[in-house]
Amino acid sequence: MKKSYITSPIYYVNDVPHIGHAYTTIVCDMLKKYRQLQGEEVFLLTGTDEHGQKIEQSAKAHNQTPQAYADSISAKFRSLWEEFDIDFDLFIRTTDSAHAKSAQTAFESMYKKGDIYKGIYEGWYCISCESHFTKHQVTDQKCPDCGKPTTTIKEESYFFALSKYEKRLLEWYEQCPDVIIPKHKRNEVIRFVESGLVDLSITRTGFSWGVPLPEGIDSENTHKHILYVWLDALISYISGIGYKEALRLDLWQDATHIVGKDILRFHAVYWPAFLMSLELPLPRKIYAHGWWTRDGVKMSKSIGNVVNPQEVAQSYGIEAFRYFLLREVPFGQDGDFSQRALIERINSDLSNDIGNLLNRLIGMAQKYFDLTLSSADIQRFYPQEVAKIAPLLQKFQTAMNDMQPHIALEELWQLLRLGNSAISIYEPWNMMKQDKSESTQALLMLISNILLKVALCLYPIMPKTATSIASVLQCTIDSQNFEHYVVQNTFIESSTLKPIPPLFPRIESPLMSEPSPAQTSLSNTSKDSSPAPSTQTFQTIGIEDFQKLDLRVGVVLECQRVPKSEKLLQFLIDLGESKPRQILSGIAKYYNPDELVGKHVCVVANLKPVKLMGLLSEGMILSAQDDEGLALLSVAKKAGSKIS
Ligand code: ME8
Repeated sequence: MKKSYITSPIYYVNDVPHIGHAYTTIVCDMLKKYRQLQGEEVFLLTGTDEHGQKIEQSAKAHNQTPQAYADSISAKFRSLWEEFDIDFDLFIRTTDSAHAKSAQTAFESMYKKGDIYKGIYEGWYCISCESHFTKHQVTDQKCPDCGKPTTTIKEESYFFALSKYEKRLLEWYEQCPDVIIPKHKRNEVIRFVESGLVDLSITRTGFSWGVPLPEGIDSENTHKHILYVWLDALISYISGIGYKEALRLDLWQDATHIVGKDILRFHAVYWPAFLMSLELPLPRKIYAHGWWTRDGVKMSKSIGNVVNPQEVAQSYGIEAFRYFLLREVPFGQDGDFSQRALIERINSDLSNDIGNLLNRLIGMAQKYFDLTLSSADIQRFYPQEVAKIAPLLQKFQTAMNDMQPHIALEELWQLLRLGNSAISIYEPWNMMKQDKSESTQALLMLISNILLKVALCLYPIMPKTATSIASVLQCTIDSQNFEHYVVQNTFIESSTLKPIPPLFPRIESPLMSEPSPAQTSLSNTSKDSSPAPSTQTFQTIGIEDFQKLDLRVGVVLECQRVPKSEKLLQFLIDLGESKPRQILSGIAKYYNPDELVGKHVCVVANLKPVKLMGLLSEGMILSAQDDEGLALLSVAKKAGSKIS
């Protein structure tokens, strides 16, 4: 049996899990379940990254010891994954003593190889990313990756001879062009390595929350140094499957890492270099996915707009949430969460397309055939429909193998539409009136077959829904059935249906509260219907807070849609400055770009610039929204006039 290994990132315990963590872990679980359907044995590792300065500081801020703090947050991650049906085989914690010993063994082995030497690290450090930077990478003391302030450090450190591996890394990227996905991220990695690698500081001394250096490396200083948290965390990928005693090479030789784009450098540069030093095989695949925002705005604790996955799941259900995350965004690209988009998906894709088809099948099978269906004539009566099934199943499998679940789901939905439209076209109720019982049975068997195939394919994405649909047809979801009914596209010829309650009732209004009203009204892209003002609890602010805002009148010079975005308009706005500003606003559903040119709008002019869909947005256009829609605020004053 083919074996493979999948890892999620080992998440920091400085804060509770959010939608981004849920997304990555659900993608890992989806891949595991899909490979299992293909008959593979798959081991999935997830866990928590519990050492380092960031965790030490967070624990202190919560008045707890780092261990107690890590224990409580790590437990939250674990229980969330259990709740989310994540089928992990090991939940590793970097504070597990077995892991710590493995990390020390790895350090020792690289040291013995001559790849580690002692020196002084002097440079910039971002505690939030736990990442080192050189002078050239840092502007205004800000981290080039996350934008938070960096600190400068000068301390004794052990260095890993990363530069020694530059050439071998470049050769590896060249020889294995399909390891790092997506391609444009691979190119960024190659450019980074080509620009020259500097040796990496892999121990810290200024604090103590970490794995100590192995005994005997540096007898006077052993107790002063702790392992750099990224070395510690990356090693968990091998310590989780036996490294130190006996690494499970049967798994490791087919390893897939799934990560967010923020940590690709660690996985595609440092990690393979460590593995080269340890003389271990390199990963087969490193998939880097995009970034989730909420209503077009970057999520952050300080703004208070972080999506809590548990809250979404409790309000809308885990299955719908899993579907939304995997359907809404092409893997590798950035995605946006909004309740509106989630509700649209539930009502149209889940309630209408799947829920209705299953209900109609059960209803008609009950009414006309007492739930027992049988027909060997599906092909004879419905050759056109049957001919469309195999290519759709083929495209589904290709998209899943290419890690494009959103395309795979589109193909699956074509199959559902085929079933729904067959009912509309052939009108079984009229066929029954004309005593065409044979062709009606064949039609219902066609629909049963479509639903069985959909259930088998849908299992990695929505395991419970898929199992329920299959249970109606008294089938189980397993690799034999996947091979039989999806890969071979065999048809069942009879079935006695077991009815279940309707799936996915329609959602009429948002079930979760939105971020704080202050954020909602400022957010230029929030479109979910907010509660009426009378029911809102306003957060009061002092005049000094209001004065921090620089509000200006702007005149729209140009406006156009952002390609591939349903929401964003791209504006060029005159604010009375030397050159116009580019501002993006999520109001494409409410205005045609042309009608906005020349309009006088209100702009938050001193908002920190952000990138949306890769485009810089230097400000925010104000609008008001009620049940009937959204309107831009407008003032007939000249460009640049101050609003106070
Ligand atoms: O980086 N959108 O842990 P971490 C999409 N401990 N994904 C997101 C996201 C967002 N807005 N926010 C977080 C670490 N993620 C290290 C990893 S691995 C050996 C050590 C996801 O808790 C995404 O997968 O900061 C990202 O790479 C990961 O969480 C970062 O998790």
